[in-house]
Amino acid sequence: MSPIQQCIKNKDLKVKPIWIMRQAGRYLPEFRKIREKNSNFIELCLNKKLVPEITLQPLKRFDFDAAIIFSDILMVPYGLNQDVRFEKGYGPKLGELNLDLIEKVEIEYFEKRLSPIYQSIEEVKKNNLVLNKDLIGFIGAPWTVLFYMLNKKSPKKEINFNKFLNDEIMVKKLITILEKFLKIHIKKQVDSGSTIIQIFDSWAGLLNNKQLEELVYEPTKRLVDYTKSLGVPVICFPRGIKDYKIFEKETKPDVLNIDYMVDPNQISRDISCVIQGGLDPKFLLMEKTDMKKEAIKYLKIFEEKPYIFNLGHGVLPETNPEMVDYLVKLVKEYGK
Ligand code: 1CP
Repeated sequence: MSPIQQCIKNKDLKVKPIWIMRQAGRYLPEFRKIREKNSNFIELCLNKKLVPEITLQPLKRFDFDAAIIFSDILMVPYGLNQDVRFEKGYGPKLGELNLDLIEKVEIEYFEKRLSPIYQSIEEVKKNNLVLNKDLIGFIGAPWTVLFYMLNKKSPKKEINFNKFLNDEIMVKKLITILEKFLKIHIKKQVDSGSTIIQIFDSWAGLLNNKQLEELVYEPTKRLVDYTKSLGVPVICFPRGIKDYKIFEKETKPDVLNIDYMVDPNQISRDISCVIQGGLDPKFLLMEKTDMKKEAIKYLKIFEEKPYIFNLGHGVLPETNPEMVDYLVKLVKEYGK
């Protein structure tokens, strides 16, 4: 059994596995080299030769316990025929959303549009670098994907969601459609060889309690149950929410990824499922001694808990890969 599965299924406290969010990406010079030659990000995510290569790049350098397929949460709106572009220095830009057209998208059409992703997962799976390791597939949670589809850009640029949330009928319809296609996307990734699914809810922190109930807990719970029914563990990352305890109670994931804003001591007391993550990615920009101190803090707090080491959000593009190397070795040496 892989170290992460040992941690999740056997609650083994001796293994403290590690992988990091955005481990395949811009902090790696070998990724930037590929990216320079491939300016269309969506096309890159559909490139069956390059996606496996990029996915495996971090595993060639570091002894991570999992690979995560190089893709994006916005591939689902793309699969549903909404225009999605990534502009340099701006981030994602989505096109007009036509609910009537989206309601008519057929399953076969969606699966065909995203089929290169599934073929890339199959390809990665064949590689020896993932032997006895996990291959993580992922989706954006319904709320976060809906948010991008309606806001059409990152909330870092502009947020006007109260405007669209007022149209309750439209929001309900879109959530239902998304739930259906996110399930398909989960199933296809699992069928192709993903051994874990992570659900990213990057903008859960924008909502109040009533909105969380309807837009986050309820739809997420159904996706968690669905993933479990496929026999695969599910990790949830409701970034920025105030109360992880309620989230755990309402959605019951196998693993909860925490952000760096929450107090890990409190989490350790409140949460009963497996914990993942927490370390502020900014520590990887500091001196090694500072980072070591902070990483050890997390390892100590979660010493008596099943814990998967990871960050509290994605690794920053300006991170020196040498710091990642140092971190991985530190975690692997801890407690030996
Ligand atoms: O070179 C570039 O400019 C592309 C940068 C990039 C990369 C490397 C984007 C654009 N997406 C990705 C890959 C990606 N995205 C992965 C790959 C696997 C890995 O972790 O190594 C994953 C898991 C994601 C998930 C993702 N995409 C999330 C959820 C996690 C998070 O960071 O909160 C979100 C919100 C997105 C949307 C997205 N994709 C890319 C950008 C710039 C954004 C917008 C972020 C924002 O709104 O600020």
